[in-house]
Parts: sequence; structure tokens; C-alpha cells
Amino acid sequence: MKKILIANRGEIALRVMKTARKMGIKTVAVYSEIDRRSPHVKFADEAVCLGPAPSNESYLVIEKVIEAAKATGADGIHPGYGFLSENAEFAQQVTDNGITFIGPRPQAIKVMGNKLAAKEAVRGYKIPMVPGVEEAITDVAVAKKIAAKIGFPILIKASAGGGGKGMRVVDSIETLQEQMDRAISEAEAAFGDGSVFIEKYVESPRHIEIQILADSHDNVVHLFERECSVQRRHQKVVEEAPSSVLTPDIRKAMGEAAMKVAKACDYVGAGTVEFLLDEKMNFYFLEMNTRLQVEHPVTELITGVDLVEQQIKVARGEKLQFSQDDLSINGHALEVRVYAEDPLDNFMPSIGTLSTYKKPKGEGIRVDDGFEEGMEVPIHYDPMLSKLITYGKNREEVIQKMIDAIADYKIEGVSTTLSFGKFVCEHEAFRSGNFDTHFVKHYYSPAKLREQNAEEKRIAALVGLKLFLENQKELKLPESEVSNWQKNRAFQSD
Ligand code: MV4
Repeated sequence: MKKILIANRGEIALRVMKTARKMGIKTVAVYSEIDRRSPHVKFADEAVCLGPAPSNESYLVIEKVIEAAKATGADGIHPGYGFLSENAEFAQQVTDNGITFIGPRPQAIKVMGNKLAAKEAVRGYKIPMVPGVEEAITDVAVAKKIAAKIGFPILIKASAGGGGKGMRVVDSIETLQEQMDRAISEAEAAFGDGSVFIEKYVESPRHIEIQILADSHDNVVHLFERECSVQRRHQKVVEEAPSSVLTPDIRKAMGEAAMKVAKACDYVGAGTVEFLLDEKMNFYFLEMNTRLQVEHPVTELITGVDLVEQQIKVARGEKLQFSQDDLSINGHALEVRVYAEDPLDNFMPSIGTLSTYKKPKGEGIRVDDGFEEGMEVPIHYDPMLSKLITYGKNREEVIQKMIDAIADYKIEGVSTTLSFGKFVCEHEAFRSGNFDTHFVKHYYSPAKLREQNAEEKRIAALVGLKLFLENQKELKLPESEVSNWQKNRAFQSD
């Protein structure tokens, strides 16, 4: 594989290109007109414009991406995450055009993209699943019978959904019919597939995911877990590895379950198996994501494995160079996603020009970003600017390093979620490890962030005053300046 086209933009495109360059592989960037001057375009060896800014006229157009690969002689395509990364049809067309898709086979994408098909695929592997049903429900009478058996509250999920889309909590039998009807019509509208199923609602879960890596020679390993419970409307905002609550036994059991899920769909490449962990430390398989995840850096830092390098090697048909016993958790890593959103205005996207953009630097600090000072933040795409990741020997050190790095991350021209990341890192529930997927709902409010910001301003003012007064004592104006200074003072006192 001599040349890889990265079918993505922003931080992940640049991140993949950096590893490709490290491996001596040429890179091709694709971009929309508004991304013409983006860092990923400048970094690549070649670049092809896909068309206008809207994703459905550029990054999502399968034919244009494949045409760009053929025109530049790319022999591999890396999809990144989002966009076409979990589009089985895209993976198939890439392969049909004699180009290597750096990811799993189309069939694995298809199976895991449908939650009921995923459950069907893993049936027989004795993987813990949330009590419920494993087939689509169309008759509300059947739903009522199952709900009575598993007990309320239950969760209605869309089979073609994922990432929380199409989920509805039902607390009692009275609203079941109405909620079922709505769930089916919403799923039909959103995914073109109205299939829904029900599960027992796990009320205060943690969201734990296991990184999987599999080659095409039947070797599968897991690279331990990531804790992703701090989410806002199903959007992960803070992730870490390892989790602060997993015991070695549960980690081993979850890792083995995740590897079985990978085997169940003949998985090849990097993938992520999601679990819920309830308050009694029981875990349940949720779904599998057949792409490299946004939060993959925290796994790379605690294992020392470059996951993009592994994806490329596996796609080239190479065997994994390490076994499970070669892998261990070293240290702790924490990621805060930096969005161009205003946490004081319901996280509304904030567009504008990055008039100031200065990244924190230092040992144990990694910033994966796709922007430079002076760049516009376009409205057309996901508003994530970067990921700020800190790494160290233990969780306490890493949280403090994150707080310090956030203070050194200078972004002006748009509102960002950096202050929200600080709020999380300073909150006792997070610091103690005692939190679940309802952290944001339970503890965050704009008022609390305003309090935090006001405190910051007060401290900054006091520090400024102290420095001024200290300098005042030592301030020695040169004689020539004294008269000027007195004259000016006289002028000001008029
Ligand atoms: C659940 C659940 C509780 N009980 N299933 C969220 C998206 C997808 N990964 C599956 N998810 C969940 N499935 C059962 N039976 C809780 C989640 C969940 C969640 C739910 C609501 C709000 C935020 C959440 C964050 C992570 C997981």
C-alpha cells in the first residue's frame, strides 16, 4: 500500500495522515471548497476537491471519493469516523474498484449496523445482554407481555438506530402503546426501517467500551476499556482509560466478551464493543462500532499502540505483531473534546474565526486538532475543533494535568466547551469516580459554569492586583521619567 486517500476532514484526517507519513505511505486529502485551506489539505502529498461545502455534495458522495482515489492512484482508503466510515455500500464499492478499504468487511459493517442483527450474530456466544427480546416487535400486545415479564421501566430501541438515536424510556403500561407507535414511525422516518425492540432499562449505568483489534489470520486482541459515561445527549464529551471502577476480573471478562463479539462477525481491523455496567457491576453487551472512534487516543496512550498503524498493517494482510499477553495498561489517559459550542447557551454551535488559537504543550499533553489560528469554523460539519488528551502515571495526576492544559489552551473568536471540560474535571463526583451516564444531567447547569467562570475572573483579578502592588513597591522610574509621570498625574487630576 503506497498511497492512502483519507475520506474525511478535520482532526481525524490529519491524525491518520501523520501515521501514514510515519509509515512512509503517501497521502491524498479530499476536501470541500470551504475546507480548501484546512491543515489536512496542506499536510497531504496530494489533494482533490470534492465539491461544495454540504457533506451530501462532498464527503458523503461515494462516487466522488472513489473517483478521487482512482484519479490519484490511491491503493487504500481510510474512512476515519462519521461520514462514510460505517457505510457498507461504500466499503463494498471501494473493494469492487480494487482499492483496499482500511476497515472491516462490508458484511461486518452491515451486521453490526443493525442492532437486532448484531444480537442475532452474537447469540450462542453466551455474551451477557440486557433482559428483553432479540427480535423486532410490531404487535403491542407482545410488547405488553414482555414488558410485564421484564418489568418497567423498559427501553424501546430502533434496530437501525445507534448512539441513542430512536431510544424511548417507557415507565408504565399505560403509555406503552403510544410510545411504541411513535418509536416505530420515528425509526421509519429516521432510518427507513421501523423495526424496534425492547429491553429492560438499566437506570444508572456506566458506558464502558472495549477496543478490539483483529487481523485476517483469526487473531483478535482487546486493548482494554474506555470509560465514556460523561455524555451530553448521547454525545461523549469526556473519556478516559482505564475506567476508575473496573476490577481486573471484570476487565478480563469484558475483554473476552468483546473478542467473542468480534469473532461472531468475522471482524477484521479496529472496532469497539460497547457495554453497559450497572450498579451491581454486571455488564451487558450493547452494540459494536465498526470504525475507529473519536476517543481512540486514550487507548493508544495507555497501551503504546498506534491504532491507525495497526489498521493499515491489518488492511495490508499482515498478522498482528503482538498477543494479548504482550498488552498491558500503563498509566492513565483522559480526553476532553473541544467543541465550538456555547455551554452557556445550551451548547449551541458557535461559528466564527479563530482569532486566537494556541494549543497547550508539554509532557503528557496531546492535542489532535484540525484547525489553525485565523481559520473560519464552518457551520456545515460537526463542531468539534479538537481533542485535548492528557497522560500520566495515575488518574489524579492526569486530571490535574488536564485542568492545567485547559487553562493554557487559548481559543478566541468562538465559544468552546473547554470551560465545561474544566467543570467536569473539578467536580467531586468525577474526581471520586462515582458517576454514571447521567452525570451531566445530575450535576451540570449553566449557572454552575457561570459561578466557575466568575471565580476564575475573581482569582485572576486578585493575582493581577497582587503583582501590581508588588511591582509598585519596587517600581523605580528613571529621573527623566519622574517629571513626565508627575506632569501626567497633574494632567489626569484636572
Ligand atoms: C441502554 C441504556 C440503559 N438501558 N439500554 C445509549 C446509546 C447506545 N449506545 C445505547 N445506549 C444506552 N442503552 C438499556 N437497556 C443506556 C444507554 C445510554 C444512555 C442512555 C440515555 C442517555 C445517555 C446514555 C449514555 C450512554 C448509554
